[in-house]
Amino acid sequence: MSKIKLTYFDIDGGRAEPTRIIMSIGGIEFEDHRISFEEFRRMRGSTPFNAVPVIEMNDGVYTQSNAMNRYFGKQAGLYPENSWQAFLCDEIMDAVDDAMHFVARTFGLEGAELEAARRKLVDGALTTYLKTLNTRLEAAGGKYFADARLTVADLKVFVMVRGLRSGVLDHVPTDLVDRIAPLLSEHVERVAAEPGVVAYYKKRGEP
Ligand SMILES: N[C@@H](CCC(=O)N[C@@H](CS)C(=O)NCC(=O)O)C(=O)O
Repeated sequence: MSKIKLTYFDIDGGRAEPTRIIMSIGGIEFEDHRISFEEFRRMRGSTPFNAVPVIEMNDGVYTQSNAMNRYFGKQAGLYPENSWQAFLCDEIMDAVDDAMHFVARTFGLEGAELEAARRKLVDGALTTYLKTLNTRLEAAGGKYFADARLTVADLKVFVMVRGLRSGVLDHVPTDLVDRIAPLLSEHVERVAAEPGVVAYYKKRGEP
């Protein structure tokens, strides 16, 4: 396989973060190309769908974070072989993307407008998604979302929930997840303690 280069924002979150963790766990060598928002504005028009992440591999430039998560997840042993468990995994990954679309709609707003939009987000879409993810986790046994083990779905939820609890989103209370989706709070700690996840962040230089 040719050299792999993953391009995304220089943040330890967002759409490419699960892919980075999956590749790290799988021991898949890649260039972690991190760009600023300014660099993205300059290069946006040259990406296939005017968006990141993009991945260069097999002599082409490809897109879609969940396709990446599945492709590398299979190589890393983090994607179910059973088609029903794979469905459960995919449902969760797509639900997280849908939730993040609601969050993304509030980006770029400021002041009172931002506060109103974030309050609506917290009381509406975020509550719906977090509570339903909590219910899904409970139905799957309470520990992992599919296959009774760590899969790409867990890493996808982990990145979102960690972001929501970090305080990086103004007007989204950092205890929101703890209050309305307690199983997700336990889940984020469980995934953070997975040896492969610990090793990834140790390598990134984070505590
Ligand atoms: N379905 C795509 C969505 C990619 C996407 O929307 N990325 C955002 C950044 S997280 C973007 O580049 N948006 C275009 C823009 O901001 O102009 C994926 O999952 O990779």
